[in-house]
Amino acid sequence: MGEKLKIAVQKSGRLKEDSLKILKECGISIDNGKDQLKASAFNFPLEVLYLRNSDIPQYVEDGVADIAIVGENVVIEKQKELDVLQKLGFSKCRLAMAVPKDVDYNGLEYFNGKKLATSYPNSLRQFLDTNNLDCEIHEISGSVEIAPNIGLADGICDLVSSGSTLFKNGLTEVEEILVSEACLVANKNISNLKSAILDRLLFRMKSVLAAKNNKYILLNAPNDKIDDIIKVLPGMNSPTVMPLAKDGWSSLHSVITESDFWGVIDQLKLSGAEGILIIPIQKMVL
Ligand code: PRT
Repeated sequence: MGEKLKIAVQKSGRLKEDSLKILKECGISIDNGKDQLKASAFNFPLEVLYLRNSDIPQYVEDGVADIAIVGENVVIEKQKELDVLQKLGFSKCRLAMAVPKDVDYNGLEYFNGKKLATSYPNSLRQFLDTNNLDCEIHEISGSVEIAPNIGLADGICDLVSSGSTLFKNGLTEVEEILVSEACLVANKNISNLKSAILDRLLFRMKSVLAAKNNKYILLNAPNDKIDDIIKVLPGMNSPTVMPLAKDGWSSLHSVITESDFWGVIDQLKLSGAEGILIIPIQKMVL
């Protein structure tokens, strides 16, 4: 049996589903038996280890797993020596400081001498040190947002995504410490053989991610408007232009970035484009 690359993914929790989904989109089929701690891919030299997100950085640093899909915030908090290879675009959140909503917050100075509750003591300590703030940190492992209500702390430092947990607990977000999303990380010393497998996996992941960030656009335009429209289209190269059966008209095809989408559509219409179609791209080989 040949060498396999070992990837750690979260056993259960917020990251699990999307982590397995991206592997699937990379064409990797995993034999997912019930309650397994380990699984193998059928069609790629990959072994999957199901672990707790918060334990993953240590396992990758130790080489128990070669690579992992993990929340970037945990990599930063655990201060492990890992290579962050690729941001994956899901489980986006921020580590932020929040105070009770009736506090008259007027800047970072407010925190001097205060008690703060968090599950992220290292990230918080670094932020406080950078800003020359002297605070007492209470490390708690969960339900951080109730700490001010029960008199344990004056403020908190916790992960926020929609903000509804803070709102429900009468807290207001006042400072952002870092932003995070799921990322692919690797041990710093993987073998050449495993590194070659990793390159293949990374190539597939980049193609999947590029496809998600881009759309295929088709439109019709009178021939005398084509030059104006090409100026607006931020294509990969020059757009494809094909004649339509209708005299004096052409069809233009190109690729646009998801984030450019609405701005470009408005400009295209103004430049004379008609029958605009936007189509998802399955894979984009770079
Ligand atoms: O047990 P294990 O170690 O595997 O997992 P975990 O304790 O890290 O827990 P899990 O599954 O909750 O989170 C995994 C990762 O998801 C985190 O490390 C982040 O990278 C990412 N993530 C993204 C989040 C959130 N968004 C998030 N909103 N992790 C936690 N939250 C919590 C937050 O702590 C707070 O309690 O959700 C609440 C706030 O959410 P909103 O939407 O109300 O703002």
